[in-house]
Amino acid sequence: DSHVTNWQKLAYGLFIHWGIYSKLGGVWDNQPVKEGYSEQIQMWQGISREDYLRVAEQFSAEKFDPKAICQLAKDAGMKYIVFTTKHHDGFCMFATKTTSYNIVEATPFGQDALYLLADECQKHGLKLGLYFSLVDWNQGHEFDKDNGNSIPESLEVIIKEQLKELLSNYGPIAELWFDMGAPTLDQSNAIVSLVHDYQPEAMINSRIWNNAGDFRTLSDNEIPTEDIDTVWQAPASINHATWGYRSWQQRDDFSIKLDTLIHNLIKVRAKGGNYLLNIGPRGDGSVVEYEADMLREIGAWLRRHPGI
Ligand code: JFZ
Repeated sequence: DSHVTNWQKLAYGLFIHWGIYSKLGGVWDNQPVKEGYSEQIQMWQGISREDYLRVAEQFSAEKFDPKAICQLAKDAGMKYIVFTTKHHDGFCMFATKTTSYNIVEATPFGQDALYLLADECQKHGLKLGLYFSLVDWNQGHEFDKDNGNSIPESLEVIIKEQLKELLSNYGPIAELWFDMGAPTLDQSNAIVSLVHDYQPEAMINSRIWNNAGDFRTLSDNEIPTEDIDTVWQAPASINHATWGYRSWQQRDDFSIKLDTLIHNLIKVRAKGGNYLLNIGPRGDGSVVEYEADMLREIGAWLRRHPGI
């Protein structure tokens, strides 16, 4: 299938974890939260919906610059961007009619971040993918640390409505990056056919479960040593203990990390995989300099080694 080959040719892309949690930056009650990923801080700290909404009220994202982010992705040699439209917190980073718990209605920023990013991606010739959590703490899903939650029918209805919006309002979508949750076989199949009805060429990752996806997502930061007999992608983070922004993050030595990431990219490409490397911008939308510099250095290396 040519759309599968086209997706494989995307080769290397930018994963972005950005949401209300970014504003907290891994800190609650003036304390660094050491357990769990910082994008999951609401669960790890048992933060109420009300308190979380108060954080949303401070989300003015005054430094969010989708044009600069797209330029950064291009400088890094990347061909696509995957954005967290809705993480486990259930907060929608796009305009939705399904809930007021969204960036347009519940933050002072008041704009559709996904739309702004999608628009810039098109201008820059970058493809767009959507991260979408099947766990939704805003829709009564319990704060289960293993995220083994089955999907109640009420949530299934909302997921489908949100997917229709996401697949109708933002142009062509190269991939759907589902995450967590425990759909039944029927639910996996229903979601896959909905996605393909709206966008036949959108590639769906294996975290839709039940072998219903179009490509396999490896474990986070897994670099395979054996050949993989299917279409696949390796998601990776620059900081190993979090995807979302963490203000107190200890950064590894820059050149050692750069060396590791370039090696991993080569290993993934050599085995035919797609490498998806994450950044976690701050709550104000700015990209952490260490991460931006890392991406630019990878891009500079790639330009010195054409053909990778
Ligand atoms: C999930 C999320 O829970 C996390 O917050 C982040 O968005 C990450 C990209 O995806 O975490 C996972 C999911 C699966 C594995 C590891 C972390 N896995 O299969 O190894």
